[in-house]
Amino acid sequence: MIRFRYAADGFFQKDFSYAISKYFDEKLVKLILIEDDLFYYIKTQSVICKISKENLKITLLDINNNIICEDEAGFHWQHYLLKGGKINYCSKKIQPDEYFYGMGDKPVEMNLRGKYFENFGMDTYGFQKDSDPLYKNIPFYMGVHNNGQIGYGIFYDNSFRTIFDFGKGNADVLSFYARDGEMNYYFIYGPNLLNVVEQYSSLTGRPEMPPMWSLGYHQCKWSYSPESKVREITTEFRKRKIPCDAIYLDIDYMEGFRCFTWSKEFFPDPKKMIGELAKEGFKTIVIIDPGIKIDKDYWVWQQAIVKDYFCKRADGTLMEGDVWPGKCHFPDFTSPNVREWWSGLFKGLVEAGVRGVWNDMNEPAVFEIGTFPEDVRHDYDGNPCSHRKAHNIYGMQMARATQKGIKRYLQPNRPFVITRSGYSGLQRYSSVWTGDNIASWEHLWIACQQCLRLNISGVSFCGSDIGGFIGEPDGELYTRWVQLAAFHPFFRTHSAGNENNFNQEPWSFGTKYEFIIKKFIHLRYQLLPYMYTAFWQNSIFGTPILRPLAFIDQTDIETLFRNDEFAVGDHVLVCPAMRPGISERLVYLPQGKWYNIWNDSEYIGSKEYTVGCHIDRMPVFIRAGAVIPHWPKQQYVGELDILETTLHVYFNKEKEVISYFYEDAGDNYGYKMGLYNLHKFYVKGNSKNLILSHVLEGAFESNKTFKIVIHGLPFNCNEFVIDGKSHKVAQKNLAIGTVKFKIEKDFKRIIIR
Ligand code: NBV
Repeated sequence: MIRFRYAADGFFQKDFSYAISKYFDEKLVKLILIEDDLFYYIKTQSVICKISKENLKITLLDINNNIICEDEAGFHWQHYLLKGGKINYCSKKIQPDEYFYGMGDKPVEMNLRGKYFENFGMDTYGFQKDSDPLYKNIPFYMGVHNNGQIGYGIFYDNSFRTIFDFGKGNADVLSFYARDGEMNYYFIYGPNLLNVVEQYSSLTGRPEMPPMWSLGYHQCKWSYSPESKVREITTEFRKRKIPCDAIYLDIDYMEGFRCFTWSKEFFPDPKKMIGELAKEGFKTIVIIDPGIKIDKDYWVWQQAIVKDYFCKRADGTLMEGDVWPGKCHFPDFTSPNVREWWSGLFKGLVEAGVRGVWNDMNEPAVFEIGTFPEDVRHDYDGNPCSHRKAHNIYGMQMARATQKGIKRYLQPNRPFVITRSGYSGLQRYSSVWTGDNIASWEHLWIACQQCLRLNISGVSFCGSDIGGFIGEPDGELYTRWVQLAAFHPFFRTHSAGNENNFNQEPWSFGTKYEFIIKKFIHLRYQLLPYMYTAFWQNSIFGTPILRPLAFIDQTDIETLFRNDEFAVGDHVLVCPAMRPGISERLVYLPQGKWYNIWNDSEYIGSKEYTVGCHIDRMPVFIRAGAVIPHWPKQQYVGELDILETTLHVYFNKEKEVISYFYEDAGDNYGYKMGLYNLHKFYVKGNSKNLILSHVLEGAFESNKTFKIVIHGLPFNCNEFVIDGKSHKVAQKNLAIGTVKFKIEKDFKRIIIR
């Protein structure tokens, strides 16, 4: 990773960034510096940076002298007389057959080549394909070329409005620029794209482990109110035995939309309600917006006005804007004191039993004018500036302060925050959703792209409003959306639902669909230990949970422009059905052997197949050699004391495949002190036997036994040998099917023959 900073006139600005994680370890690498008449050369172990003495143009090469990334005009700038700063540009040559990825929540195809984007998050109600900008601001992209041999990333850490042109203006040139701040970017060499994302997240931070319940299914609506409506919904879930972990209260739970208050009429005793919901296994999550109602009898407004915590205009008057509560003032979340104060406001909510907070409208959104005027002032952690600089980081700082608060009061439990806006690094504080989408087939596809793109842009914990926020899906669309979202890290139905009192719950579309939806929510709960392991990989290594095909095998050119298949974790490949009325679809499988999860049929990858996707099936494949941990179905996380984890082992012949299964208490910080188990499984077979080896790290007392289920055995199993001890199999012909045995969790090696 190499950082490039440019000062147009010899003066660097103070080096401060909200994106960079405090844990980022700036290990100095060994550098060799060489110069000749024309160039300086900086050599690391893997990259050569060649700098032209004449014009500072940069060429980055790998150690075999292949071009990774090369300046076109490189850095150049212009005075921005009107605003007083400088417009900073950087332009790069686009390499032959280069593909681009990343950039957060852009609602477009995976490959960004030929497109143009701005980062300046706005409240984009009912956005469309290609709408830009949306809610999030992630100035990070990756490029891959040279038949996948070269892959790298560029993170342009500038919080002003940034613009990225991936060859739209000039087909051979990529440029990025901002109307102020510094040209300050990080070049990250892969060459492996997945590794670029991991490095980017080492720079901008990785999330802590979320509470396991937050991986369950969530139900939301604008709004479930009054209390009786909330209970009606939660009761229905339990009655119908459809798993659900979280129920949401949208803005109507408050007294006149005043944050941190409860409507006395609709929620007279929140603590009692939340406590009773908790007994049924529901976590309650409430929305909190940034706008604080101007009301001299309202304690939150009073505190902030006395302490001078609201944003002001350039002339010193308070920034005033209309949002849900009417006229509001807005806390300056870029001030550490304000964040500290804000975090304290959550005491009451947490004491009432709230387990998660949903931050909305934090672009920030203001009725009529869209967002704050440019002249609004911000503290920017002691680097006072205008809203031009702070706009893109405002939402993230709100989420940060929110997380800080609920984390403090929820100890020893883990906090859960969801935010609509954010900047690079937001993943340290919060999960996200993709905002106000529409109940349409196109939006189902957009949701798939956005969640993938967010994942490769450092934000794994994301999801879309299942079924669409605006409008009414039919049963087929809703069902297809649940199927996709069952494999998204954040799994929540949400809808505006107010017109015609439209219902968007799993049972709203008739029994046929309810049955299928339930099956997929069940599948999610069965796969929880697998999903949780993918969260752990994200938390420790920054590996994205969702991975577009290009991030699975970038050397296979076919993968570089696929949009409609993706991997979840290391071994599960999902091919969502995203068009109405289809019962089959084309699926491209990356190299290797894959098993169809529904019937164990085998497929050889690097090839396209037509695969059945009748409404009750979405094509899902498991990599040969994988070990996929399953749990029994539960109505909510923690309903059952799970004593046994089923390991689904998928036979493979070629090279040994490694799988992880991570477990901890699911909702405290013990794992940081070693109270976790990391199981590593290695699978390799031949025509006569299959060997499953197991290495266990960690000190978590889990008391769990394993049940082993082998898939795709090409021979009759007569015997299995566990750590040297033979067990005969009574039934014959177990070629494909269940070889069931319970074993202690610390077994080392099983041979099946
Ligand atoms: O709080 C109401 C909604 C919320 O349900 C939605 O998820 C947000 O994206 N909120 C926007 C404000 C109103 C939008 C019209």
